[in-house]
Amino acid sequence: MVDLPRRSLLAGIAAMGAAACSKINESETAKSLFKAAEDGHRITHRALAGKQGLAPEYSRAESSPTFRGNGSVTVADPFYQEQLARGFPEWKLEVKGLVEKPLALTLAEVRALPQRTQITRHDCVEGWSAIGEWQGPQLAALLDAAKVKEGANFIVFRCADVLYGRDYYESIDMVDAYHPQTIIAHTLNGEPLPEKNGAPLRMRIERQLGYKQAKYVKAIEAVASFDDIGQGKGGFWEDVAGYQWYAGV
Ligand SMILES: Nc1nc2c(c(=O)[nH]1)N[C@H]1C(S)=C(S)[C@@H](COP(=O)(O)O)O[C@H]1N2
Ligand SMILES: [Mo]
Repeated sequence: MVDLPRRSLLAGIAAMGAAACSKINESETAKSLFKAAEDGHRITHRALAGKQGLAPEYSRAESSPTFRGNGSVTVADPFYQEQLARGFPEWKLEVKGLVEKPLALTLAEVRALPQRTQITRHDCVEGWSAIGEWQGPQLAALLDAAKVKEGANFIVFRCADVLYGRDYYESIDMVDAYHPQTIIAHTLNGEPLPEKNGAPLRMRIERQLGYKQAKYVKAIEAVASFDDIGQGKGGFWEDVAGYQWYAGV
C-alpha cells in the first residue's frame, strides 16, 4: 500500500471544491457549469469506484494483435531520433518540480526499479479500443524516491513530441498518481515500446481515457497548480479541443 501524501491531497481537493463553488457564485457561464459538472463527475466517480479501485485486467489471449498508434506517432526532435536509433542509451527521465530530491534516471535505472506488468484496455475517445500488456515501475515509486513536497497537488507529464505546434503534456491528480496501476511503461507486449506507441517511456494510467496516456515522457513534474502550463487546462487536448481534464473510466 502506497503512503499517500494525505494532507496535500486533502488540501488539494478542498481547494478545488472551493474554486468550483466561487466560480458558480461569480457567474452562470456555460464554462463554469461545465467545470462544475466535471468536478461532479470526478467526485462521484471517486466515491463509486473507491480511490484505489482497479481497472479490469485481461489475459494474454485477449490482447489485440496490433496496438495502433494515435496522435503523434513520431517525434521530430533530432536528439530523440538519434537516441531512438541507438536504443536510448543517453535518454534521461527527469522527476522535478515540488520534490525534495530531483531525479534524472536512465532507462536502465527505470528498468531496475520494481516492475508491474498489466494487460489493460485502452479507450480512445475517437472510438477505438485496444488491449495490450504493459510493463514498468509504478509512478508512486518514482515520486517516493524524489520525495514529493507538501503542497504538490498534481503531476504533470512533459512529452518530447510537438503536435499542431504545441508541446504535448498531460496532468493527473494525486489519487491517480499513486494508483497501483499507474506505471511508466517501457515495454508493450514483451518488446521495448515502438516509436508510434511512445518510446522509450509512456504513461499508463488505467483509470483514465486514452488522451491522458502521455507518450514520449521526458519529465515528470510535481506542481501545485497547472494554471500556468500550456493554456492552463491541464493537458494538450484539454487546451486545444476542450476535452475534460478528468477523463475517468
Ligand atoms: N505525447 C503524446 N501522448 C499521447 C498522444 C500524443 O499525440 N502525444 N495521443 C494521446 C491519444 S489521443 C491516445 S488515444 C493515445 C494513443 O496511444 P497509442 O499511440 O499507443 O495508441 O496516446 C495519447 N498520448
Ligand atoms: Mo485518443
